[in-house]
Amino acid sequence: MISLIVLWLSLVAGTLAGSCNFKLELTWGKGSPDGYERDMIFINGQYPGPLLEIQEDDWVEIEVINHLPFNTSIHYHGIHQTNTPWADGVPGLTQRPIQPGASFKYKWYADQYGSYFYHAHSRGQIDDGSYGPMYIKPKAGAENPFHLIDPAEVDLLKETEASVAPMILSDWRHKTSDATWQDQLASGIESAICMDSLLVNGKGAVDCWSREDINTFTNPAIVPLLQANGLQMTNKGCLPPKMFQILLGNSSTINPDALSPSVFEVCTPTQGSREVVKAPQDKKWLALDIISTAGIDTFAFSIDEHQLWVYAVDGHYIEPLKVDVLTVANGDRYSVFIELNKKSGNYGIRVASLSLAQLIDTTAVFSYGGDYGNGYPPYKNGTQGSVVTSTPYTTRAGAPTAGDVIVFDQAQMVSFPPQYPTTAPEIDQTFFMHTGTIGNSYTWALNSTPFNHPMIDDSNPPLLYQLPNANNPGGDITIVTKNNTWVDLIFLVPGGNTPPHPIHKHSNRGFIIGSGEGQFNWTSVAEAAQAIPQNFNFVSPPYRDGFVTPPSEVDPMWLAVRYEVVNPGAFMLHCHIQSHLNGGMAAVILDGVDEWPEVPDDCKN
Ligand SMILES: *[C@@H]1O[C@H](CO)[C@@H](O)[C@H](O)[C@H]1NC(C)=O
Ligand SMILES: *[C@@H]1O[C@H](CO)[C@@H](O)[C@H](O)[C@H]1NC(C)=O
Ligand SMILES: *[C@@H]1O[C@H](CO)[C@@H](O)[C@H](O)[C@H]1NC(C)=O
Ligand SMILES: *[C@@H]1O[C@H](CO)[C@@H](O)[C@H](O)[C@H]1NC(C)=O
Ligand SMILES: *[C@@H]1O[C@H](CO)[C@@H](O)[C@H](O)[C@H]1NC(C)=O
Ligand SMILES: [Cu+2]
Repeated sequence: MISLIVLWLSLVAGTLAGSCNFKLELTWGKGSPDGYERDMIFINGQYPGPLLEIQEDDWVEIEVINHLPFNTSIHYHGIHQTNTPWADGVPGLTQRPIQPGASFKYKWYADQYGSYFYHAHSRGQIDDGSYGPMYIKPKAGAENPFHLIDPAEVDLLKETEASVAPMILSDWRHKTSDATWQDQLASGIESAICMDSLLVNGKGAVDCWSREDINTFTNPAIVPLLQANGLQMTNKGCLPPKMFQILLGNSSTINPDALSPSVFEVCTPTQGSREVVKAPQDKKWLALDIISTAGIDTFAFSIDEHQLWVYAVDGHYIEPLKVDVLTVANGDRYSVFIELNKKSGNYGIRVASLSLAQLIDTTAVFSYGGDYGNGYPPYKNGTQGSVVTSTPYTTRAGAPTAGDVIVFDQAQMVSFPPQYPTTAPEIDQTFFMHTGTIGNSYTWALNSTPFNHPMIDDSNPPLLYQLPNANNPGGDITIVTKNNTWVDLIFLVPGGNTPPHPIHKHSNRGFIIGSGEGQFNWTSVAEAAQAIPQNFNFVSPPYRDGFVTPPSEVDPMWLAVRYEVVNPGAFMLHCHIQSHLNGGMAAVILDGVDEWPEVPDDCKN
């Protein structure tokens, strides 16, 4: 039966739908995106990888060729993989790793439109540059929300959307992901938190802040603790490694001396390169897909003196919201229109980390209506922000510069057309996910037990290739569901100095139906919603493939996500902070075990 469906799908693919083919060749070589040369991953010889332009309703075929000296795989972030769970690109779950010299063909159906990206899903390879943008053009006649911006501009906005350009925001380290992991093992310290630069479309520089700026912008929440211990943020703007000892105990497993001074302390400026976005002179609007491929940081993003009309989030239309600043977490996508209504000139594109653990920012240039020339001065240490004279919406630390600056508020977002979860009060299954560190600062768990990467990533055969009861990781980290059911995931955040976790769900999206402070004292959402209805939204909840858990200062926190099981397969649920994922913050969802798919032979490796 199942292979008949697959056969039928491929017939449909051949006859009705279009198809598009891509080849991605992964290589390991020297590159210097921020002016410092290191070994990194290139895709088709470039970094970031090429834009994949796809048409909704197309079959997409992507051949990935691994010329890297290690195993890899490529995941299509936000793609549902309806009826093709074997093309999700997660080693151990949906395929065997692609070994050096080997290739793998991914084939999936684009039953969605909007902004996505592809990236490596092996170890920390995303931090070595293995990613690139994808854009799926909506099918002809698709309903859009542009009349809510201005009924007179709908055609123009549609035309603008058709030429949307990706803007990839990244954080960047001079050490390879493997060297950083080794540093963490040797020191017992999560050194991944200290980055060297932020990049816009793969360009940037190491810009060492002055001591005055570092002290001015150090987050007030950590100043007392730093002062009490006679410490300050380092010259790289990072939490001093000694802080880990103070926060986590003084055991001999923590050894800051195992880290070279360049990891946390010494900042060496580079000249780097600067991204310049040239807005068309004869156009009224510009569209950008803001995509975060960050390993660690959440960014405050803004363009000086230009408001952003957010019209899609994670590839799905919303009722447009006009904002000055976006908060962009790891894996997020925001599609925005910018009205080109200012006088010609150069404006700052500001990207600032909101992480408590590091002060770091970058400024790219938004330029239009004028003389682009070749006159953009290269970065000079400490002066990159002043390459433009426009007025920023945020400080170097990403905070709004004034009370009337509008920051995108996820609670305000409403899907277009409306999307809402089941109205049935009782849900088929509820899973409680106990998040947190286990034992040290870099071992993380999504639900009590750290995900064992060496074991599961190399599951042979992969989980999807076998019956779901035959060989699953079990215990706390496996969620087992039946098809055509509704599931609640309640993420529990322990109290005290907990960072936000951008949790990413593979396959279909979920609804963020509630959040709150304090213990989650109930056995189900229905029970909680009776006690604290103000904490829930079942009518127009945010509909996303990423769910950021609320950070905790003192009290525990929680976040409730609801999704419908519609696509049987083995999918990952994980924190998209690369070092948390590496540290074990992941779980396996075995969706629809009663309708388990049979993987076609030519889709296996
Ligand atoms: C690479 O993948 C192969 C095939 O799954 C596996 O046997 C091997 O252990 C992997 N190598 C590493 C270093 O993970
Ligand atoms: C570690 O030692 C420092 C003093 O050297 C102390 O202030 C701190 O509280 C200790 N941390 C823990 C968790 O015991
Ligand atoms: C320039 O870089 C040095 C480190 O090489 C740093 O100490 C200094 O504060 C920087 N200057 C400014 C103005 O940021
Ligand atoms: C949950 O129960 C604990 C212990 O009884 C109590 O302290 C806390 O206030 C309760 N939390 C909420 C949100 O009601
Ligand atoms: C799983 O359930 C969804 C929703 O009811 C349905 O559309 C889909 O066809 C089902 N899949 C299988 C393999 O039965
Ligand atoms: Cu996390």
